Amino acid sequence: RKSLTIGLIPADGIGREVIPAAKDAITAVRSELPELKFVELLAGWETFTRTGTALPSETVQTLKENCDCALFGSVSSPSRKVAGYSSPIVALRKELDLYANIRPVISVRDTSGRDSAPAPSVDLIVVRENTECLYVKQEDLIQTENGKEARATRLITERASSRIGKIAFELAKARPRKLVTIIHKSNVLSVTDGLFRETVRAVPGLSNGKYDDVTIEEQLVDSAVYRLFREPQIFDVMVAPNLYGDIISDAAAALVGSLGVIPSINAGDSFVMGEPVHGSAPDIAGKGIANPVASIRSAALMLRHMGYASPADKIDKAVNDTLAPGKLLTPDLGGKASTTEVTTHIMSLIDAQYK
Ligand code: NAD
Ligand code: K
Ligand code: MN
Repeated sequence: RKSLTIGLIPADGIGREVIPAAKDAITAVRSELPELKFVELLAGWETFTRTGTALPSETVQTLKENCDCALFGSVSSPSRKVAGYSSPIVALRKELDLYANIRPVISVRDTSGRDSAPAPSVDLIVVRENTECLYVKQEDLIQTENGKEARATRLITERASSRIGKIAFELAKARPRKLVTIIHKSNVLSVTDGLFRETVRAVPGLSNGKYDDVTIEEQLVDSAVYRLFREPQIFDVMVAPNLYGDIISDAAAALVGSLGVIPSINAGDSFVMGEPVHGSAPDIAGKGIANPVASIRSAALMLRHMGYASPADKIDKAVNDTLAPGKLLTPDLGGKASTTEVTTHIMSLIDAQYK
C-alpha cells in the first residue's frame, strides 16, 4: 500500500467529539504508516433531518471506491418508527458486508470505576455476527380481533454462522487460553440457534486440523450473562448471533468501568471499519466530557486488523498508561478531565514513544 485513505463518519452526538480524537491518534503514528488521507463523510440522524436520508449514497460510494478503511462514531436512532429513516450503521455493515463485529473487553484498572470494590479481571473478546439474526429488520404488525400482533423474522444462515465461527477460532488460536465459547439459546430456539451452534462447532472439522489446539465450550445466553458478571475470567472468545452479541458486549463493558473505553471493529473480507461500542450519548453530548478512549482504541484495533501492529501497540500503550489509577480520567470513570485533556495526554504519550 502506497497510501492509506480513511473515511471518517462521526455521525451524531458524541461521535463528533470522539472521532477527531481517533483521527489524532492515527496521525500521531503516521511515521509507521503509508501516506495518510482522511475523507469526512456524512451519515446519521442529523443528516436525515437535513437531507431526508440517513446514509447518503455518496458516503457509501466513497467508502467503496476511495477508502481503505473507515472510522464510524455513533448515530442517534429514534426509538419510535420514523418514516424513511433507517439506521445507517446497520445499513453500512450490510452494504460493505462487514460480517464480524469484534469487541475486545479488557480491564486495565483494578476497580469497577464506580466504587472501590475489586472487580475480577476481564480479558475477553465478543465476536458478534453482524449481518443477520433479528437485525434483518423484517417486522410486521397486523390487527387481529384481539388487538395488534407484531412479528419479527430471525434469520440464521449456515454461511454467516460458519464465517463468524472461523473468525472466532482464528482469534482464539492467537490468544494464550485458546478458548471459544459459543453463546446460544438452542434449548428454546432449537432451529435457529441450533443451526448457529452446530455450524460454529463444525468449523474446526472443516479446517484441516488448524484449530485442534482451540477448546470449544458453549453456554446458554442467559447463564452466560450471569457467569459473565460473577466470573468473567472464565471467558476468552465469546461468539454469538447478532442480538446476543450486542447485549453481552454492552454488559461486559460495565465490568470494566464504562462503555466509553470499549472499542470494536466491523470487519469483512476486504474492508474494516473501527467503531466505539457506545452510542451518541445525548445525556453528555456537547459538554466536552465524552471519553475518547473507545474511539482511539477502535483506531488501534482497525490498524492492527490491517497488519499495522507496531503503531497499534503504541496507541494502546499510551491509552493504558493514561487509564492507570491516578491519571487523567473523564467523568464516566470517576475523573474530572475533558475529552481534549485526555486526548492531548494520550497524544503526548504516543509522541514520547518515538523519541
Ligand atoms: P449510549 O451508549 O449512547 O449511552 C449509554 C450511557 O453511557 C450514557 O449514560 C452515556 O452518557 C454513557 N456513555 C456512552 N459513551 C460514553 C463515552 N464515550 N464517554 C462517557 N460516557 C459515555 O446508549 P443509549 O443512551 O442507549 O443510546 C443513545 C443513542 O445512541 C440512541 O439514539 C441509540 O439508538 C444510539 N446508539 C447508537 C449506536 C451506534 O452508533 N452503533 C450504538 C448504541 C446506541
Ligand atoms: K457506535
Ligand atoms: Mn449496543
